[in-house]
Amino acid sequence: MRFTSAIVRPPATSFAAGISSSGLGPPDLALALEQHEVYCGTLERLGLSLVRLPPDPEFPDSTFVEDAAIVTSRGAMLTRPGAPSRAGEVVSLGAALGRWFPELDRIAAPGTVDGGDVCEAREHFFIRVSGRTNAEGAAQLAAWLAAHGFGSSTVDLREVPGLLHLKTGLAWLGGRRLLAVAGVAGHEALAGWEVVPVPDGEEYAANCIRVNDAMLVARGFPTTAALLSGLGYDVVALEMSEYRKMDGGLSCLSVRW
Ligand code: CIR
Repeated sequence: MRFTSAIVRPPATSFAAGISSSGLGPPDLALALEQHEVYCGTLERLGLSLVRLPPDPEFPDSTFVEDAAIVTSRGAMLTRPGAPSRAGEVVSLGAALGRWFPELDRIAAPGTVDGGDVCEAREHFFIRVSGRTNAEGAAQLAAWLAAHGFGSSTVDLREVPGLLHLKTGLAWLGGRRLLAVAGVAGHEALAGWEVVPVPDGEEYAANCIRVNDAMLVARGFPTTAALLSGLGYDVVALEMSEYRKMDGGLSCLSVRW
C-alpha cells in the first residue's frame, strides 16, 4: 500500500508546555518549526498530499497528531488519548478526517488509546496496553479492527522505562519484518516475526517510518541508518532534536493513509 495523504500540524507557541520526561530541556520553537517543515517537505517529495492543520496553542502536544486517530486502508477511528491534557485534540482531527472518512468511529469512555501505542504491519496491528492505552481501549480497537478484516495482538508492556508508546520502541519495516528495542523485541506477541534489534545506544532510532519507497530515520543514529541501508531500505535521515525533547518522534508527527 502506498500512502497518498497525511495530516500534519506544526507545534504551537505553547509547545514547551507539553508533557515531557526526556530531561533534555525545553524545545527551541523556531528550530522545531524548521524541522517540521523539512519533515513535511519530505512527505510531499515522497508523493503525499498534506492536510496542514493550523498550530493549536490550547494543546501543547497537538503537533503529535498520530495519537488522536487510527487510520487504516479500510476506515478510520478517533482515539481517546490517555493524557487528560490531550483529550481535546480529537475534535480538530475529527473535523479534518471526516472529509475522507465520513463514517468515523471513535474509542468510547472508559477506554483510552494513544495512536502511538498502535503499530500497523499491513494486515496486522500491534496494540500496547500502557499508561496511556488501557485494556478497555485496546479491546475496543481490536474489535473495530477485526470488524474491518484486520488481525491484532495486544502487547502488554505497561512499565518499560523510556517507552512512552509502543512505537517509541517498535517499527514495522515491511513484510514480516519489525525493528525493536530490547524491551519490546522479546515479547511473545512478536513471535513468528523477523525482529531486527535496534543497535545499543540508538534506541531513539526505533521510531522510524516506512513511507512509500523511503525509510525515514531520525538523524544522528548512524549504526541504525547503516543497518537499514544494508537491508536494502532507502534511508532518509531527518533531524528530530526538538521533538525528542518532548518525547516525540517521526511517527507522531503525521497521520498517514
Ligand atoms: C506526550 O507525552 O503525549 C507527548 N509529549 C509526546 C507524544 C509522542 N507521540 C507518540 O509517540 N506517538
